[in-house]
Amino acid sequence: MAKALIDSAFHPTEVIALLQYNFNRSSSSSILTNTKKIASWSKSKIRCYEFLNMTSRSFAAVIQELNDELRDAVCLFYLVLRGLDTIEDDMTIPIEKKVSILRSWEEIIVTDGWNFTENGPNEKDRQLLVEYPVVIEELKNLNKTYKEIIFDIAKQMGNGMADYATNAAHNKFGVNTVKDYDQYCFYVAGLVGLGLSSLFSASGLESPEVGRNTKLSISMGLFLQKANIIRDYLEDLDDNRRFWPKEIWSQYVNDLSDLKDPEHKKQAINCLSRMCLDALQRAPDCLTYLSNIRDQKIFNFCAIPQVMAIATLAILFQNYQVYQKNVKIRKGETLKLIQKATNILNVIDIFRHYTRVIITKNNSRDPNFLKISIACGQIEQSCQALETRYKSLSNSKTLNKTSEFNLFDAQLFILFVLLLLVTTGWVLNLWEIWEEVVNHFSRIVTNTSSVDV
Ligand code: D61
Ligand code: MG
Repeated sequence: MAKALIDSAFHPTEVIALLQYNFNRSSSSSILTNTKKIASWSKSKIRCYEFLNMTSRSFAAVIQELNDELRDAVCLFYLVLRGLDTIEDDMTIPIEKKVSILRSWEEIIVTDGWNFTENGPNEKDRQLLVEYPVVIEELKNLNKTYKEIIFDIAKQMGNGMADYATNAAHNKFGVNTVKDYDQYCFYVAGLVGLGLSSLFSASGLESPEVGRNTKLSISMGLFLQKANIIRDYLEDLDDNRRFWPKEIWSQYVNDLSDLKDPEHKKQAINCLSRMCLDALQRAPDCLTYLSNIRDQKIFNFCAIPQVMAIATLAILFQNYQVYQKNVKIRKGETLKLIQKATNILNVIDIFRHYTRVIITKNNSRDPNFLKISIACGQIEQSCQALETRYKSLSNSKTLNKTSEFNLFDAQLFILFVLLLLVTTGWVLNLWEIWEEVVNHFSRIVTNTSSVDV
């Protein structure tokens, strides 16, 4: 907490968000603290939610805020795919074994008692696979439609991951073309977007249109995954994972690892711009997708990861530190974004804000300067169009604003300065009055003493 407060020292609204968060801490983000609710739950269901909280920093809280029925489906969907990813990510599993598991994931998740104890000791989510029977057990309780959606996505993702794991060139040099990069991201994240949209529509909480518009759902996943891949350059390289496509980095350096070499600093920054440009092109689709969401809880669930992704891209852009350490957004900034991302107008505001941060950082000597300007212009255009549409649609309805009293950092700062002026003025004034009083009495004293004489 102290570190987060210091980090946000120059951002008063973040300080407020941090203090509010700590004040309300007792109302934990985990559903497991709601003892009344979980009183009737089976041991395996409780264990599933424990695993959700253990394996996801970013999605656990938002998933648990969903409506009961959808929440269980999305939680299990997450655990099914996290299990699969724990097989994919582990470089200690022999390739034949890995591929056979990935390709049969659809059968595995309906095999009572199946578990896996052969993950390397450092695999962060290995315990999930050790106790995987709890997930398999709970899947049985979902309704048929949800199950079919989850199984279908699991099958496609498992096969997609297996294709990449067996691709010799991919293993040696990493992702090759931009098309391969898009396809890999489709398998690991675009498919999640497709599955989630189908679940939303199947629940009846969203229109069938949300599930039908596949391009928008895929972009939702790609935008998140690409922001992560850019941010995790160093970490992935250390683990010998290469997701930045060769088609891009080869325009700047001879090997992906050269980017972190200070000797190639200028090239590294330019390459980073090119990667950010590629991710930014998905942003307009994400805004359109979010503008189609009707249910408040689904909206928060979808919007929070997206605003974090645009904030991440803004902090990564033109930032050489990407090649030296793990660059992250401040905790206070995260909390502020979570509080604000509750309706489309606020989300548009957030996207506009970070797009402007990117425009300000854009460098005219960068080879991608023009393309980045255009991409940012397109985001601003989407913001404008969606805002106009939304406002004219709901001009009679009352808008669901988080808080009418929403001060920005700049306004708060001015208020703070004014307050400071008033207090100093007051103190100085007091001082003058005090001096007057002292003078007055000393005069009286001098007068009386002179009379005495
Ligand atoms: C709306 C709301 C959330 C969305 C969405 C739309 C569209 C897509 C996504 C979430 C998925 C975005 C994934 C971005 C984070 N990347 C990873 O976790 C990588 O693994 C990908 C394969 C497993 C996907 C698991 C997943 C993630 C989020 C979900 C979900 C399933 C199900 C429901 C809700 C959210 C990354 O993992 C690193 C790690 O081990 O943590 C990797 O290996 O590349
Ligand atoms: Mg993975």
